[in-house]
Amino acid sequence: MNNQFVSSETAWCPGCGNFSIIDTLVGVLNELDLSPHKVVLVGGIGQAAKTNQYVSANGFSGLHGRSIPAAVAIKLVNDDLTVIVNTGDGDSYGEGGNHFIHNIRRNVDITHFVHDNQIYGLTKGQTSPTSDACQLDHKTSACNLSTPFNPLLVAIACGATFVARSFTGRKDHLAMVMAAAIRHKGYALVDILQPCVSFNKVNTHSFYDKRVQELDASYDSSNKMAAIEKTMEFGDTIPIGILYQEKGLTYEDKHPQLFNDVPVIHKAHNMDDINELFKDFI
Ligand SMILES: Cc1ncc(C[n+]2csc(CCOP(=O)(O)OP(=O)(O)O)c2C)c(N)n1
Ligand code: SF4
Ligand SMILES: [Mg+2]
Repeated sequence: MNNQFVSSETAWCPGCGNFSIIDTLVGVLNELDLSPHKVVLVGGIGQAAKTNQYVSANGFSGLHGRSIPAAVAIKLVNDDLTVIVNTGDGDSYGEGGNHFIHNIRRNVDITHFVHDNQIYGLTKGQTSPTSDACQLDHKTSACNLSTPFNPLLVAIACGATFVARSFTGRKDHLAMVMAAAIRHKGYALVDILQPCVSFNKVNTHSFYDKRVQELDASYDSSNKMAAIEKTMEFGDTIPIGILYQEKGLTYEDKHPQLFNDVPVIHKAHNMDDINELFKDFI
């Protein structure tokens, strides 16, 4: 355990679920005894995506919807690094939806924490892919005229090797799931239910608090069919925990020539050759 990771002042609204995530993340990084210079926190654009700007580690903020390709690129050039994405439901599943799907299929060893407030927080409350379906009397928050996106079901269908859900109101549970996701070898998705107190007046802390139910000890997270069924429970009961986990070859395992025990970034390269290539772009 070290105390090298700390968080700094944020611009989030008082009461935002993101505070629970950042506190838990910092605690888990310290608990896992990682070094800040070996950790890269990546985000796209949004409230959740700002997380990397508030934690004492390396950070990269990309474009909206492009956090995953940036994280994958970082990991593939330097697999010595622990690469963790913190970003929103809109960023991950909406504008970044195509990257979400196809990078799951690659199984690169990165961790993806989705701060799922079921809304576009930064841009003041529009519908996100995970917003609830509209009811005829829906007046207070954005809602989906389209069928809501089920990220955990899609992730398992695409071959994800670690699929979990947690809730900002259960910090011990969140810490357990985050640590397991970071330790997992391969792509790990954790969808974190995160109330947006300013714009989502339906999916509030007490809404989730009444519904979340931890998977019981007899639950077998290696049973894919059972996990698929679990991902479809999202209503009066919302299961939280590691819904599915398997051991699988990573993209890196399948490309030993990329690494050969030396991260790409440390391989010998000739700047003259590189400069020659750049001339095409001048
Ligand atoms: C390419 C591009 N499209 C759209 C936007 C506008 N935009 C910024 S953040 C955002 C949504 C953020 O929602 P989410 O990812 O759920 O994050 P939250 O703010 O809820 O944490 C949108 C649409 C943008 N900045 N760039
Ligand atoms: S708008 Fe919502 S998600 Fe953004 S900081 Fe405020 S409470 Fe959090
Ligand atoms: Mg959001």
